[in-house]
Amino acid sequence: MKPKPIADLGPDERRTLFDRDAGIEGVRSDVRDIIDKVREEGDVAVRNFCREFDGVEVGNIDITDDAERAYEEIDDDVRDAIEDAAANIREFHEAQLPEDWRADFDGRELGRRFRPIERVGVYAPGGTAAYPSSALMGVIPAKVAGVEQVAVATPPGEPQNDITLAAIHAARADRVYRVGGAQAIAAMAYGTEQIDRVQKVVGPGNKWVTAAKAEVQGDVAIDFLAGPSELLVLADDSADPAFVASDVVAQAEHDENASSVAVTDDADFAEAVAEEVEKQAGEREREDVIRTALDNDASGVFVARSMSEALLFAEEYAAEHLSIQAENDEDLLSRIDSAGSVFLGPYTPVAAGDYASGTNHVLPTTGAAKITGGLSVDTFLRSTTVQRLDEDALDSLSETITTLAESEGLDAHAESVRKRFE
Ligand code: HSO
Ligand code: ZN
Repeated sequence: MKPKPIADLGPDERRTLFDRDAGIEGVRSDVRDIIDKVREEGDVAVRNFCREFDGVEVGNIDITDDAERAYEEIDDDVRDAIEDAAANIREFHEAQLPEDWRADFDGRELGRRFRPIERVGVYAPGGTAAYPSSALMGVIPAKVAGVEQVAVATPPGEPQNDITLAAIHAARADRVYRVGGAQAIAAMAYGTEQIDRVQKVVGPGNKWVTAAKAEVQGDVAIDFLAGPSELLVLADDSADPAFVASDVVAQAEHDENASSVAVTDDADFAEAVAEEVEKQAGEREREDVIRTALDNDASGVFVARSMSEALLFAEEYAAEHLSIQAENDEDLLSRIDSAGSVFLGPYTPVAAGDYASGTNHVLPTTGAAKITGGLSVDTFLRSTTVQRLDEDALDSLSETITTLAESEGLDAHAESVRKRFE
């Protein structure tokens, strides 16, 4: 991995870096067929797809009781770690709960109240990459928001992944279904005999899951379309190249399509990071995945002519995870608007947020951080505005309302105000 000067990047290279996409186009038509089948045949289709795609004969699709059993049976160390992480995630999300409020605006009493969505479906990846941590990240904010029915779909395995099941139980999900992929999203979006229809589907998944979320959107709400994982580390020469490299390598271990980037204003430091990445990648169990991800056009070590140029690069990249390892990190952060989750300082590896510090790891990728944040309590709440006007307030607004109503040709609207003063 050779550091590249940002100044040398051509328009095509900039496009690959900044216009990343979730890579779902190639599977969309197959996904449409899967969704149609699930809508037509319900559980029969679900079982057939589990056989065809996962090679598993699924009897009971609802395995809520198995999750409780798995929780009791897993190693104490793992259960303790799950509970420790869950407690921190719960605490941080509880702090996000908004208060209902009313305020007086000159006789117009106006306010907002917040209520949870009633039925939500969370996808918990469980195939080659089984992520118990993602089950915690999806379910806990929903339960903290007060969602009554939180269902989780996780791919069938032979045997089922006990740690994922245990995490789903620890997160206090209400139902657990043994189905993965596009068929899981379709089943939660439209309902089958065993699977209740939900109002919102959230959570990360592979491109089949993501394409299915794109398809059902409209019939059911979704969080956002999550692509492969991304990290951008913004560092100056005060940082430890080994720490920076360890984060770059860790992110690349997720997926061959993951993007991992380091940007700095110091050419020697960039060289040191690149050397460390090379060395550390060779020491990891998933070396092959890491090397493929680091070879991606959207990965690499980049050298800017100044920290300002590095900042512009980071802002345009709008990474899912932004790590700032630099002397004046707070100042740099104040000049960044677009990032899913920010990690400041040498002792804040991205892995802390991935698992246990308490923040959510279901985050916007492929530049979506320019328009949205990650999963939070807000994802599971809806707001309602409330108002009460006193007589004087309506009187003083009546001219404005009736003029606008008549300009729209809606005289019944105008009359509903005048009536109050006859
Ligand atoms: N970095 C991933 C989340 C994750 N890491 C799960 C480990 N397990 C996307 O935010
Ligand atoms: Zn991760």
